[in-house]
Amino acid sequence: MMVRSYIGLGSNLGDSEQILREAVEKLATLGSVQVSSLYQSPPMGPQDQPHYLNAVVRLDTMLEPLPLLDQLQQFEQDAGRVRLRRWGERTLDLDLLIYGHEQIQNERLTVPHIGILDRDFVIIPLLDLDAHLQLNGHSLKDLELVQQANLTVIADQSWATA
Ligand code: PH2
Ligand code: MG
Ligand code: MG
Repeated sequence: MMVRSYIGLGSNLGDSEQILREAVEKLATLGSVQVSSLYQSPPMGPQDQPHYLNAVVRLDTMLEPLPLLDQLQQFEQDAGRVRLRRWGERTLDLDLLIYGHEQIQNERLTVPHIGILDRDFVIIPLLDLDAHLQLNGHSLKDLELVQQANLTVIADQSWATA
């Protein structure tokens, strides 16, 4: 069955824009993709690390959640993923944010992703893709965080395909 999923993309090491572009190309091998605008975002967590580039990809895929997670982790490794510390700098981070309407909780996966509602760098790009997206009965566009977002648009939604 085809399921609509949303993947969060982040990078703050290396040539982040190129790394995210290549990630979108790889995600496109798993189904059909739509891409949010590309954002620069100040680091959440340790402040002595570079700003992040962040985006979200909407992926309609036939893959089940765990095989999808396997692919995301493989793509992170392919990008030469380096992760130095918790909430610290990384080459490529691909987070499975939403998978259809499923609630998933196991050793490998919590979906919807635990941090969605308090991360502007996730919510704003999600709204690019679906202005009326709801999560646990909340309309994302009504969250206070949307007004207070501290993100800079680097490029519009054609950044990954141009
Ligand atoms: N990812 C982290 C830690 N902090 N900060 C921003 N702005 N964007 C991220 O994607 C991010 C972060 C670990 O995954
Ligand atoms: Mg993350
Ligand atoms: Mg992650």
